[in-house]
Amino acid sequence: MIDARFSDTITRHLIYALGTDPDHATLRDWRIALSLAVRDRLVDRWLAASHAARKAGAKRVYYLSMEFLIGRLLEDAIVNLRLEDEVRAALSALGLSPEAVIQDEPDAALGNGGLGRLAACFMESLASLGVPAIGYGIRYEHGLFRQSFVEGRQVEEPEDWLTQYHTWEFKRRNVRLRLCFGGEVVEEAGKAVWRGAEAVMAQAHDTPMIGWQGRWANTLRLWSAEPLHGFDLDRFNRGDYAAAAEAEALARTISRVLYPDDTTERGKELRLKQEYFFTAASLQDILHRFEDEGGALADLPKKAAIQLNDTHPAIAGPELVRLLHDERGMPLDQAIETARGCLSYTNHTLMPEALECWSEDLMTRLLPRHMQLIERIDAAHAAENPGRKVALTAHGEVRMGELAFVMAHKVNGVSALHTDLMKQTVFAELHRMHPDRIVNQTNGVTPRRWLFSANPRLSRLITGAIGEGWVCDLDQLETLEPSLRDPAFLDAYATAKRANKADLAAWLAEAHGITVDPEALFDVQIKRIHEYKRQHLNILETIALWREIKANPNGPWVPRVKIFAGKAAPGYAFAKEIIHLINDVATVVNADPETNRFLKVMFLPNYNVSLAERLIPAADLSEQISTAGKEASGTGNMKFALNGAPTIGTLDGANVEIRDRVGEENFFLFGMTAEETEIRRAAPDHARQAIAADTRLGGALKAVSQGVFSPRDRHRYRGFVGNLTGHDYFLVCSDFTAYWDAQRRVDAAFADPGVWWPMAARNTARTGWFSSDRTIRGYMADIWGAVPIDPA
Ligand code: GFP
Repeated sequence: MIDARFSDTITRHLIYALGTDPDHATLRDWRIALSLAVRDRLVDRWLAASHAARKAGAKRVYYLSMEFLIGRLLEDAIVNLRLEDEVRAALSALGLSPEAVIQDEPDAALGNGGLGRLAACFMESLASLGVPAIGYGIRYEHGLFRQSFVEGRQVEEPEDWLTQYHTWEFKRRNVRLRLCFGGEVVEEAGKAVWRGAEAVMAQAHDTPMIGWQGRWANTLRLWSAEPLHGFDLDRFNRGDYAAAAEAEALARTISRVLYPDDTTERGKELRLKQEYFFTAASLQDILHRFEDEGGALADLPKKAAIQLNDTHPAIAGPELVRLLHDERGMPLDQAIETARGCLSYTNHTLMPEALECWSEDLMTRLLPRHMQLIERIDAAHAAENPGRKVALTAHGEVRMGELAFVMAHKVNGVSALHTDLMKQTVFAELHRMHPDRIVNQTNGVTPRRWLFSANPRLSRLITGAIGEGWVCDLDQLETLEPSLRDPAFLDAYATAKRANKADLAAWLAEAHGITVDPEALFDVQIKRIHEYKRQHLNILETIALWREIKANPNGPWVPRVKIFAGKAAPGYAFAKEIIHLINDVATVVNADPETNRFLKVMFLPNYNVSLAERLIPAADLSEQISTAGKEASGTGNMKFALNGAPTIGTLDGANVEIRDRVGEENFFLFGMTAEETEIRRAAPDHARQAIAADTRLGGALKAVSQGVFSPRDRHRYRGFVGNLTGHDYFLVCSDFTAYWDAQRRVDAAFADPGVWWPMAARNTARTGWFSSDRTIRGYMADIWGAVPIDPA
């Protein structure tokens, strides 16, 4: 139904909500007015869904996550409400460019990487499937830092998305919960009572998460920290202005930034405070809702499935036990069982540095009652499993992965390989004790955002061939299979990709002043910068290629554009060096008249969800080149494949399952397996041997160490090269030759349209399984025991 007066509604919001006259309105004003007009369309459905869930007494899914990388919400809402035509018509009638208005929205950068984006895809799928759910997290005043480059070096600036009116959220003034830290545990009438020394308020802010076709909507509830008492007028009147503001500033610190630096003691304390803050507030909220709706506490697991997204909310185990036992009088053993019946835990990494450990001292100081309960839980677990004690504390530290495992009824990995490795490595002993607890749920991505909305050309083509059912049932992409033999379909497929590439090329020229040939192969690696993800393997291959082209400038080179984007953690020096090197290489290579017909390199700043939405539909090749065994799953790999970019990749994470589905001939595999990497790493001098065996690699490393890319600072990359030629834990050198060879297979395939386009199209047709709808169905069946409900 097209509302002919939608433009009037927008204008009304502009005037009456923003107090702005249309003649003087900025693009931002119009975008906010449009958002409010779209929001009006979803609020009724949102309230109706929450009413229906309450009426049905439905089991709810509670997703606790330190990150929700939701990106822009306006386009999501427009697409899921099917308002595309209406919005387009209204904005055009107002003389505005729909693209410009939509792109004006800042990304909500409330996350760092895959874990946070997965949480966002899950929220969308839960709503699209009609599963009652609430996502709980922190409303960071500053999300992930904004990245720019100064002379090629990463510079971090605070992200200030909240300085604008955040149109999507509703502040729930009646939902303010009190939380404590520190203090002591005393005994009163034979019961332990925690007397916290410091208290803050958690203030709820709700954002509707609307599902496909607006049939259902859930809530993302984010907590901000506020002081217990308002402003200290007394101190202020005594002229002590700083002290008057101090309590407030301290409280607000908790929700100030995502991942504060935790290399210092104070940073660690703040991080643990953040984790407890959002977890404890969410659990109180969950219990209040349960109690409001009536029911015996022992039935909590029938009504609440609480998913812990990684170890960040792992304090939920002892906290829920505390709420049930200390505060509601449930016997301890029963409280532990009840909590376990509700809780489940997703592990996202096997990297030891990411499996959180908190010092017992800090835990005792900040959460003294929890420390006691952790000991009780540990003792109860040991008693249930005689002879096989896995300690929740070791070397003066509390191990949050083990705690989450012990307090969860299910623990899941995020790809088949990762889940197997989890059983064999980090949780081997716990797995032996609880052989049914670990399950796999391979990640997925929402097709609404990552295909339908991000890639309208390809979406139209697919819909033309098989109808629109695929958008909420991505397995239907399989029915494209007969079209893959139709030259007209393949032509149209290629035309759509070329048009996306031409758009990207135009944007690169306009926004970054870089000219690229849209006919070249767009080779894309976009993700967090980390040694295990091996952006340095990619740049070394780039250098080697550049040197080969220079040596033979008239060779039959397949033109390539190497595109990188991603942020390095502020304290991660080596990752920052990788960024610097890529930027330095780009400067030299792009200015080389001998080679730049064939090779361009760029590192795009400030990678975020919106940039991914721009790059993925235009990519030809997806770089998924992590050291095997290190990438738990990946989700970018799924987005690229779905959008018709074959993968060059190792047998790691979900790459394995992608390859199984698209077929080995449609995937450029290279490198060692996880098992082989273990063996190789044990070989003395593995890096030097690999370098000696491959002159291209040797030449590339030499060029870097001699300062070819840093002529004014020739020694800049000595340390970098030293790391690779010596330690090389991530086996960049040992996988180099295989990677080089795979890249040349890519060249050959890309040069032959009769090979390339069917391969690209097969990637689209065969990756419907990677929908997050499928993943959510898996969690529902194997972990949550929740079911969708009919909104009617
Ligand atoms: C982590 C893992 C990825 C995985 C995501 C989501 O990502 O392999 O795909 O979680 O499960 F490393 P980051 O948050 O670390 O980027």
